[in-house]
Formats: sequence, C-alpha cells, structure tokens
Amino acid sequence: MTGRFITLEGGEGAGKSSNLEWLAGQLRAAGKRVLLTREPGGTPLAESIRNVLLTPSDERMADDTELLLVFAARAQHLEQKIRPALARGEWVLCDRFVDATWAYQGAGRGLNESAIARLEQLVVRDTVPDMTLLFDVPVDVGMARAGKRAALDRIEQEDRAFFDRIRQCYLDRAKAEPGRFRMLDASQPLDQVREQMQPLLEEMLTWQ
Ligand code: Z5A
Repeated sequence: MTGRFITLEGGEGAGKSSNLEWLAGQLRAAGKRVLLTREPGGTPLAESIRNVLLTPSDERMADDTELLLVFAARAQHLEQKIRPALARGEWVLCDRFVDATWAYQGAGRGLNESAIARLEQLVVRDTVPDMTLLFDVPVDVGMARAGKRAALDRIEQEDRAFFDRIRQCYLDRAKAEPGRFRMLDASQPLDQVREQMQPLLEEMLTWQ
C-alpha cells in the first residue's frame, strides 16, 4: 500500500503553515490518514539539526555546511518518518522539502547546482512529491507578515535580494514542472487562498 506525498512551498510568510492544518482537516474528513510534518525537522534528530540551522550564532555558518545540514536532516526525516508513513498508506503533508533547498541554498546562496543535484539523488531518490503547492507572495507582503513575529532566525536575517532570488527560483521550478506544482496566489486573504485550494483538494481526492 502506498500513500501520497504532498509538499507546501513558498517564501517567508506565504501561509504554508496556516494552510497545512486546513488541508489536513479536509483530507481527514474525506477518510484519509494524514501525517503532518516539516523541514528542516520532523524527527527529534532532524529537529536538532533544524535548531543548528536556524539559531543565529557568532560563528558564520559556511554555505556548504548549511547545504549538508539541510540534507542530513532530510535523510533522517525520510528514513525515520516519511518513507515509513508512505509505506503504511498515509498521506504525508510536509511544510517545505527539497524545492526549498534549490530555492534557499541554490538560488539564495548561489551554491553549485550539480552538488545539490547529487545530494538530491543520494538522499531523496524516488521519494518525489505527488503534488507541490507553491504559495506565491510578493517578498514585501510575506516579509511584513513574518516580521510581525518576535525575533528573526538566522536565515530570515538575509537581505531583500536573497528573498527575491528565492521567489524567482520557486516560480521557475513551478513553470518547469507543471505536472507536479500547483500555484496559489497567497497574497489574497486566507479564505480566498483556501478557495483556490478547493479544486486542488478535489484533484487529490480523485487519486486512486
Ligand atoms: N530552509 C532552507 O534553507 N533549506 C531547506 O531545504 C529547507 C528549509 C527545507 C524554515 O523556517 C527555514 O529553513 C526557512 C527556509 C529554510 N527559512 N527561513 N527563514 P520556518 O519553517 O520557520 O520558516 P518558513 O517556512 O518560512 O515559515 P513562515 O515564515 O512562518 O512561513 P509560512 O509558514 O508560509 O507562513 P505562516 O506561518 O502560515 O504565516 C505567517 C503569518 O502570516 C501568520 O501570522 C499568518 O497568520 C499570516 N498569514 C498567512 N497567510 C495569510 C494570508 N493569506 N493573509 C493574511 N495573513 C496571512
């Protein structure tokens, strides 16, 4: 029995977390067994790596260190949580996955694409999302939403150009893989974003 793998992506303050629970509720109401998780993180060890990745520190983290930590957390998450749940026939809803690495470490940090591709091949292998919802929001809007929170984490402290590159990378990836990506205009109010999700939910429920 094989479950389904759905990922939610987008920039800061795009509304992924706000919509994850809603989507899970809709799927559960339709009788699906749903597992909610996130990256980086999702298991105790991967959450520890998340803390290292996001906590500001006096020692500058090398870009390659960041890339390897992201994939180390993902390897743990896939082995301990995502693949077992899919094997049990569950629907895994994940707040960010490997597209975030292409966006943040690839476009944001400017890291070598072939290195990312090799790590993706090593770690992700064939555990590719069935559908990726891209919550697209102008950088200013998303940052204003995220800025209402207390303190900025290590990555949130980057400059505006970093986040512009991330948004563009997500848009490019969605265009390149229209079969997997579904794009949502996340600048709209929450109830309207959920209206946009309704046909996607119906599409998911047609899957056998
Ligand atoms: N990262 C990476 O670099 N490489 C990787 O491979 C992976 C991740 C997997 C995770 O931190 C960080 O790790 C992230 C990328 C990096 N970078 N940073 N920085 P996180 O999980 O804490 O950060 P996030 O994913 O960006 O979370 P976020 O900023 O909270 O975004 P969100 O989940 O999309 O938004 P939200 O929490 O649902 O909403 C934010 C606020 O906006 C909240 O007050 C909502 O009530 C409000 N909101 C949401 N939607 C709306 C609408 N439609 N209208 C009005 N207000 C709204």
